[in-house]
Amino acid sequence: MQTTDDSLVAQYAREGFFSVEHVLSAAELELLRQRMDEISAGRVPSFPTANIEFEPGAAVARKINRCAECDEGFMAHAMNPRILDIIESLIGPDIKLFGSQCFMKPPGGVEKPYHQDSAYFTIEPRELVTCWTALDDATIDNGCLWVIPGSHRGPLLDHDQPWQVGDRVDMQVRDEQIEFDREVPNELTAGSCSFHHSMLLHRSGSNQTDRPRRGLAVHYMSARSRWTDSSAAKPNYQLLRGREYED
Ligand SMILES: O=C(O)CCC(=O)C(=O)O
Repeated sequence: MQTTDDSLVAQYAREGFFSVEHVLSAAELELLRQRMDEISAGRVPSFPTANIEFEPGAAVARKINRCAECDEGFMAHAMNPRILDIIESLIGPDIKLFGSQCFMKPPGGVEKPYHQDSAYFTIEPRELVTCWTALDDATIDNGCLWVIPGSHRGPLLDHDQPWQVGDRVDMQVRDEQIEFDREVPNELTAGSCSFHHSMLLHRSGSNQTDRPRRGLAVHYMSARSRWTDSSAAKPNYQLLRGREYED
């Protein structure tokens, strides 16, 4: 099924992102918050601890990798038909789970500098969209996403500036390549979702409040797309809707 407002699909084509208010019910929101907090506090023995990253110099969780792949509650969210209907309107009826991540952004949590997901998510064609769900109100003060509208229509930029986060080195786009006067904040109320193209330049700010800014990103790909990184084993993406394609 596919019921998404045509104007949102047009906005996605033009700007590379859009938001939908109140996608989750209060009960769905509460379940995900509890699960995220339990996993990040290490209270779910079945969840792989190697998937949990921490804020630099602190024992506070920053990120949970592969949350949907490793936990039924998050997988239920990834398969939410309201979200899949929107994804279908963007990349077609055959949808696989590329990946999933919780971003806890606790009080004092660090920024995530500008990047394009396609720099890390090596598939072709790049029919890949992230649904970012706010589990708390996401505001400028607590580190909401910022985007450069329309940047998904540009090239994949070099991610050649190292960015140190704790004991990990990540890569970002150099500041000189970013038109900061064009960036816009993407504030969201809890339970709302934003959808962004994997080529869209985006970042998130630091959390300057005393409350967490929890967000849940699920990355969806077209089942037609193929893994192109020959240096790594081909991942086994789970089909969420529609059909498989032959290699
Ligand atoms: O939530 C964040 O802080 C960063 C999220 C992000 O970069 C993404 O979902 O691609």
